Amino acid sequence: MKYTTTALAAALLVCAPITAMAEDSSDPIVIPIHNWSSQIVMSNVVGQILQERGNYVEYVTTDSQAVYESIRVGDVTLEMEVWEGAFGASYRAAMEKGGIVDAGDHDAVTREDWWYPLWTKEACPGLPSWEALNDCAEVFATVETGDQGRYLDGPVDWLKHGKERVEALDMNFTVINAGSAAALWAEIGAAEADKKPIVVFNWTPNFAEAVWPGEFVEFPAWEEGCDTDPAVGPNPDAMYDCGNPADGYLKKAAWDGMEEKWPGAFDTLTKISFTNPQIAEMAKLVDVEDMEPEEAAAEWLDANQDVWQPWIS
Ligand code: TMO
Repeated sequence: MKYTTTALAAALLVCAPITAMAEDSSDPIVIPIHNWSSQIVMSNVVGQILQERGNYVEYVTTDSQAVYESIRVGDVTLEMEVWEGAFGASYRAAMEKGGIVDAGDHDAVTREDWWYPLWTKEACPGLPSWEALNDCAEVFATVETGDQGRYLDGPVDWLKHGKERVEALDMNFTVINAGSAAALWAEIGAAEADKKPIVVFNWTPNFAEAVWPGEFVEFPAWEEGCDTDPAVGPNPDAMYDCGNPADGYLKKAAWDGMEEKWPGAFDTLTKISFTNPQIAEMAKLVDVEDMEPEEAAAEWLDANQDVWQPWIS
């Protein structure tokens, strides 16, 4: 049988409402909130986008590693920021057990590692090499760390393995975990006045790069398996003897039942993609402009209609 153009157009018209009839469940889509600003704002941005297209959403504050198990069993519906360096291992473990799906990558490149504000280089000119940093350890010594250098790592739930790295590379540093992301910014802010040399955990995209020019310490380059196989990396007897990936991914993940229960929302989720500058801007609205996350999300959506409207149409 041959279709004329008109018949084909009519068939398409009939089809359109049928596609729209697969309706999303009115149960709330459960969106997890963690402890760094871009994730909190982005989750609110996505929650508001989903509400805009008629979905119900609910936010839960959860641990940023345990969330992958919660998604896998369907207690949490999605995750907007799967950072390769911090969460790649938990995400891969959940993928192996099943129940979680890859909902695509953001158009962003991420890096999370030891970092210093640029003024630190005056006291330790060999930077960014990790060996030069180690030779300068006493420059970073504090009352708390004795003659060892002080490295302020991220909050424990980000599992940065700073202590394991110091041991694996035999570094003269003591690793302290920050209680929150805000403690990292306070440390940099306090060092700024008299240009005190410091080394702290930091990442990109983030608001910090616009406020404090700085650089990541160059550790032995990341190799697949550095966090699971002692043979990988320069120390044959230890894991975590490499830096984090310098060009890490930023993924979205979802419960594998999401597509069937909320097909429209799942379709939108797979289309969503934020860039480095957009993610840095989301963090800035909270960390520099002191907005509440919900308000920051509304402001971001208002200023970026052209970015997100196509994801719901
Ligand atoms: C997971 N983080 C972006 C804070 O490194």
